[in-house]
Formats: sequence, C-alpha cells, structure tokens
Amino acid sequence: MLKKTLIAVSAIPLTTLALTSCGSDSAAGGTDDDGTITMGFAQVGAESGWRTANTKSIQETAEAEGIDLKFSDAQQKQENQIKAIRSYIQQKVDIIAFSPVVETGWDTVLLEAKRAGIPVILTDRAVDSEDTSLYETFLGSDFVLEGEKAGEWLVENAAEADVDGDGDVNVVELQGTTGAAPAIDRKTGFESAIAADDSISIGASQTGDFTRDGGKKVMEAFLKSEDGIDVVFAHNDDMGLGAIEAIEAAGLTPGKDVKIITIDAVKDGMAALAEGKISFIVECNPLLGPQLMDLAKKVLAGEEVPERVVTEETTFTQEQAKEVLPERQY
Ligand code: GZL
Repeated sequence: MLKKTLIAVSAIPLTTLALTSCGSDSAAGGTDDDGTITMGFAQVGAESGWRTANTKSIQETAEAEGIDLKFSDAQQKQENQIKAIRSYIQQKVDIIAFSPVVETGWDTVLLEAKRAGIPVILTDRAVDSEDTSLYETFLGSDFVLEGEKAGEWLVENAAEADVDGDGDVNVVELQGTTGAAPAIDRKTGFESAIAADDSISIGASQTGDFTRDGGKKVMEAFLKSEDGIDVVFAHNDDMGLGAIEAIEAAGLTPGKDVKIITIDAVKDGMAALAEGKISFIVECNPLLGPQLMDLAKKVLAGEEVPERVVTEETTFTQEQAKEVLPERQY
C-alpha cells in the first residue's frame, strides 16, 4: 500500500511535502486503561556521542509526554535487540520502537510483533524487509545524502585536500558497523560524489564499528600500511576523534598533514572542527525523541502516518562550528 513521505524541517515540526495516498494500515493498538502509552524501545547500544544524545532525547521526551518507556541497550548485538523486542511482546506493550543495529534478520521478530497486534516504529536505521507492513513508519536520516555531502565537499576542496601535492587525493575510510544502514549508505553516497573527480580515490577502507577506539586502532594500522594519506573519511565523529589520537601519536598534525571529514556533528566533533583538527562535518540529527513520540501517539490513535520521515540536516565548516558550538545541544 502506498503511504505518505514526510521531510521533517527540524527535529520538532513535521512538514508534509509529499502526500501520496490516504490511509495507513496502522494498528489501532490500545493504550493502558488510564490512557497511558507503554512503549518498548530497543536501542543499539551506547557506542558513540550520537547514540548518547539519541537515547537522552528519547528518554526525556517520553518522560515529558507521560509515556511509560521500557528501554534496553543491546550493546550493538542484534540478538540482544531481538530478545528485547520479544520481551516487549510478552509484556504486551502498546507500541515498540527500535534502531536496527544492522539491516538484515528482522522479519521473524517483526512478524511476531505484528501477530501480537503491537505496532512497530523504526527509528534512526532501516531494515531491509521487503514487507513494509511489518512496521508503521521509518524515522531517520538519509544516510546516502550524508555521504554525498561529505564527498561533494571533498571534490570542491580537492586542491586543499591534496596535502602531499602529488596531484592525487588519497582517502582512507573508517566505516561504521558492518551491515548497518548508515555504514552501507554513507559509503555509497561518498563514492558516488567523489566519482566526479578521478584524482580522488579510496586507498583503504575498514570498519571501526562507530567507536572512538575502533577508529584509533584502524587509523594506526592505516598509518603503517598506507603511503601518502591525504584524507580520512570517517562515518562518524567518534571514529574521526579516534583517528586524531592515532595521527597525533604518529607525530602528524590533523588538519594540516591530513584532512579529516566526519558525520554526526556531536559536541566533541564540533570542538575538533572549531580547532581545525577536523575539516568538515556533515550533521546527523540524533534528537528524534519528539518526532518518535508524536508518531507513536498518532499510530495508537489510528491516525495516518507517513511511511518515511526524513530528518533534515546541515553541514559545518570550521567557521560555522565556531559560531554554533556555544549553544550546541549535543
Ligand atoms: C546514524 C547512527 C549512527 C551515528 C553513529 O543515524 O545510526 O550510529 O552516525 C552511531 O555515531 O553510532
């Protein structure tokens, strides 16, 4: 069934940009006797500054909205998320929301939730299920666009990024969690954008699992195995910050001897950008709590919800980071 797509202009208001049909087969699920909504949320983990901000936004909004939130941290393990979803089904929560750590392997448990009459909302990351009736809506960023923005900046700044002046821009890539939608899509977007300039190439690419320690370890290995690294493209700030530690430990100056591009724009990343250690950051907004709770209430009230809600985001240069850092929420 065709559903609607929405682009959320910011983390709060929803603006309808593309209404394609009426109707959503959202379950007219109930709420508790006193009208309280009980939500089971299965979070990925606590792997990055982004995740911390995302969890805070969800927990604070649930409290503010009087939603009874059951919350679990899967420590980046899919089996833990599946266990948590099954426990929410047994507890007969009114609605389930989660951020799938990887894209595959969800159909069975989502079918169990559907058969139990419990609607599901995907937040942050997508699943590869063909059957979109297994969830009510997917609220999150366009990760391909995020990768494209990173690559487009590099194309526009290729001369500056050719740090060793050999006419080529040699990129090493710190990928996010293997199989995760943001890792797959950011890579896709970045590669499609840099194809515009054949002097830019990715010499090495490996997962750092979205963690600072993972980024540091992989960057240490790249500094030993790769010659003439000009640019680091890290799928999130935390891995970029880990790479900075490795670069400095090798006696090099980040921002001068190697340019770093990251995605997220959490406070620590923005601070490194403001001081010039990172050169460019693409924002990925973690403050999904208000939109998630709004969508949950609509689903349980049997109202129409869009199949896809994309959080609109921006990008930051060093000057822009300096300007916004003081009032940065996360
Ligand atoms: C993106 C989110 C990613 C962040 C990382 O929406 O899933 O996971 O970019 C986080 O920082 O670990």
